[in-house]
Amino acid sequence: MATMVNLSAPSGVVVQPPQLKHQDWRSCSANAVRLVANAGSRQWCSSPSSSGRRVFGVRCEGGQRVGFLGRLGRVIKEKAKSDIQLLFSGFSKTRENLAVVDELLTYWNLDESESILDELEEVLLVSDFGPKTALKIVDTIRKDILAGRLKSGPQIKEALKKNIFKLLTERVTTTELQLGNSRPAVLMIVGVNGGGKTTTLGKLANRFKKEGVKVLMAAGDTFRAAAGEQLEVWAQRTGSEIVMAEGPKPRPAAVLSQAVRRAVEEDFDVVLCDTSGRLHTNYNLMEELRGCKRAVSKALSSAPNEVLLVLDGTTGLNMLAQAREFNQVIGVTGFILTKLDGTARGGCVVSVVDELSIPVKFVGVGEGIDDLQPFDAQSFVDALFP
Ligand SMILES: Nc1nc2c(ncn2[C@@H]2O[C@H](COP(=O)(O)OP(=O)(O)OP(=O)(O)O)[C@@H](O)[C@H]2O)c(=O)[nH]1
Ligand SMILES: [Mg+2]
Repeated sequence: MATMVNLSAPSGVVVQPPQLKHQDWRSCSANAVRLVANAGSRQWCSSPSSSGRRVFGVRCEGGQRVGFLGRLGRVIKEKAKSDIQLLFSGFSKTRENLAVVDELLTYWNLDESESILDELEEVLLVSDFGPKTALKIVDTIRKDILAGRLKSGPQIKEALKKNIFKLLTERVTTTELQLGNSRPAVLMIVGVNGGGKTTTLGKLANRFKKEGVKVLMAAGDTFRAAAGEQLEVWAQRTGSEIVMAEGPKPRPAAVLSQAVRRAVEEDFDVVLCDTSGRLHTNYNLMEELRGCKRAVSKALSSAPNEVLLVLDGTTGLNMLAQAREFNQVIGVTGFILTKLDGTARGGCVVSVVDELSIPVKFVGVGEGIDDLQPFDAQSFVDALFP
């Protein structure tokens, strides 16, 4: 029997281990706690002892709780600021439009500030910032000019960048994945057709697997004939398990619920639920999605931990309508912006975050398995205004 150390007891007190039903010795990172096993309502973790022997039952409570899933969200979000060019290489069109801002501000003077601000608003509109957001940005700058806080072109450009950064960050909750405190964490990937849901799910699985996480995929796209096989390829590439649809007319809700139940029984860390692409304007399909979420919650009350809406970065302002509708129907917890390596339309992202106060959590920058990066608002703004 291994040694037990109860951290809530005086140091060194040795206690008996609970019956750990689902033990798992996966390593989540080199020095990190190596196991989280649910024993009743308590979370018991283990780590290697200094002698290299494994020590069971390091109890993680209150301030000392080492939340495996919480930490995982942070690890997954590590930043990639150095790679701005790769991250947002698709912003060339938006950047081209916004280059006019530099010209406008070079000739800025107080007497002409009204007409220049009008032109600035035009430029923002052309760059896919929605009307409300463009007006809001220009109004804030106007106030600062009138109050004498902005006195030169470069100051106005800096203020413009700061305002956009603020809109992307001020009212949103964290951009880290929120995976809860108990396993499995369940993530649903939703969105319109062809946005990149399945590819993103595969990339996410790859990120999780790199952290030593036990991943179960759920082939919830029962509509498109080849969707299951597509996901199966991603499961093989990433070494994940998968629950496939069965029978002649499988229901997506049943597939997802089966996957969540299996994940609980077999002690998976994360369930990634793929769903069919659907138009946000199609009532029946949106109701079906609501049913999927309900089924997942029924299988595990804490699920889903995240509902991630995939937005195709090249679609422009239509993404605002998509985001509104998906959020209203199932409650979106984060966005994943894909295809930022294509001809992405940067401005509308600001409008979506501004209007819905939901964070962008990741960006897709290619079709490859590693082409998923955590979203970083400062890099985003720097990419728009180099
Ligand atoms: N360039 C680029 N292509 C991407 C990116 N993400 C996905 N794709 C491509 O977009 C196409 C559609 O991707 P899928 O993952 O099948 O999209 P989906 O949303 O699952 O599609 P449906 O299930 O049919 O609704 C594929 O060719 C992907 O390789 C990205 O970040 N950049
Ligand atoms: Mg798909």
